[in-house]
Amino acid sequence: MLEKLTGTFSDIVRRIGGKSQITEKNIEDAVEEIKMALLEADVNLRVVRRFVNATIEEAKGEKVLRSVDPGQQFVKIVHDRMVALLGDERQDLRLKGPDTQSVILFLGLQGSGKTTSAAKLAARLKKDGRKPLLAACDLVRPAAVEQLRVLGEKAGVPVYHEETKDALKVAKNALVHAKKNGFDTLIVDTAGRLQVDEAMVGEIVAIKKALQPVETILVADSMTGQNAVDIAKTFDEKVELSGVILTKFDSDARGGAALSLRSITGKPILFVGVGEHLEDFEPFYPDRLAGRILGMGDIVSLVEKAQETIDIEEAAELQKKMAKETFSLQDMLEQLERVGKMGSLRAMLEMIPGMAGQISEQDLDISALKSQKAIIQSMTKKERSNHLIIGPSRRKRIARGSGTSVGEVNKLLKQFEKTRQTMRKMAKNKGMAAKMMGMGGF
Ligand SMILES: Nc1nc2c(ncn2[C@@H]2O[C@H](COP(=O)(O)OP(=O)(O)OP(=O)(O)O)[C@@H](O)[C@H]2O)c(=O)[nH]1
Ligand SMILES: [Mg+2]
Repeated sequence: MLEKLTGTFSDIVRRIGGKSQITEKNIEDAVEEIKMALLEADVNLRVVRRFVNATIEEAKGEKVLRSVDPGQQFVKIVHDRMVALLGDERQDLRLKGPDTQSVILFLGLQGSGKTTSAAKLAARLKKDGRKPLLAACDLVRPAAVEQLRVLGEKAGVPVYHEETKDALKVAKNALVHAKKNGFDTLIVDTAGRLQVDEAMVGEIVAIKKALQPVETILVADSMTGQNAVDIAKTFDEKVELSGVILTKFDSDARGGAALSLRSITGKPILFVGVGEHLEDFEPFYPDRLAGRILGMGDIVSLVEKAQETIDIEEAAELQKKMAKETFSLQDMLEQLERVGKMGSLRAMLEMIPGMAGQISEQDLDISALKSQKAIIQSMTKKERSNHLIIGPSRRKRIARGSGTSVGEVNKLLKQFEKTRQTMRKMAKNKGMAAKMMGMGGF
């Protein structure tokens, strides 16, 4: 998602960030480039104008041009504007305490990802120690109840359902059931329609009135384009939303429309969906995404994600290795093995400072993962810890052992070298990254 935007921004940050002297013309040119990139990424025109005007106004002052490090000052302004565009502070779910039921109502157009996101959120809340119950209130699409039942089972969260066509009745009964059985959070999945229509709105309004949810969440597909903004506005007028979940953030659509949602509707983005699996779900942090877009990476999310799937000690170990440049083929093998568990590879890599916008499709050939693993597995311990000893005859043996070709072995070793180089660069750029992340005290 947002690769192109990230590419342009990282480029500007690299170019301007290091300059010890900049002119008004530099700023104008950079802002013009930013404007084009935002428009190209499909960010709403009004949002772009606001962003550009605010940035120019702030950046052209004496304070920036005459400061000791004007390049970095400028980058900080762009960063802060981006954070503001995305919604400033992270907004958490407003759940009530454990002894009162909190209801979360999901709504959105057909296929936007409501059912999947409901199950993802349920899994997440369960992990956090809550006791969620899912309510199957999509009684329009024939297979909807069954879909939620299957997902609920995967998440280890029970699903309340009934044989009826009356969604309001199921919603009310689900709440009674939740109260009786000590479920503290009720997540209600509802039916989607191709467009916002009276029947759908009527049903949602009735459910909302009966259940008094703490959150009324619009699930929006980030690939929808500018239309998404209008949809959100209409839903908000009719049902009053409290927040948004953006799905399919892993797609390579331009995605700017989704980023405009917050500015236009004023509703916070609560989570983003980054894949089809239950764990492909992340809390939305405006500052971290801004950092990612500006190519400054998002080590915090990366480490958190790693901690969810790897244990904490392993994650700390990996960080140390990255810093000390002792990352070996054995480490790479372990990484490859975890990739499946961690969800979208691209999403993960883009969190690494300096990697954003630099990853090509070729680097991400997921189907190649298996043969890459086989290649490393065919190496001896010694070879895994020191790749420099792997000469032509060893390469031949490894290719044979792994059922691949010498070409593929060469490619893997090259890729490994590239990864190490990026890590080395990262370690060098750490000063700048740390400064950007700790902003504020500038
Ligand atoms: N790649 C990706 N796919 C997603 C994501 N969220 C949902 N999907 C997929 O999108 C499709 C539709 O998701 P659903 O959860 O069924 O959407 P829905 O809004 O409940 O659809 P209806 O109930 O028919 O209105 C499914 O194939 C999901 O696997 C996401 O974040 N990333
Ligand atoms: Mg559904």
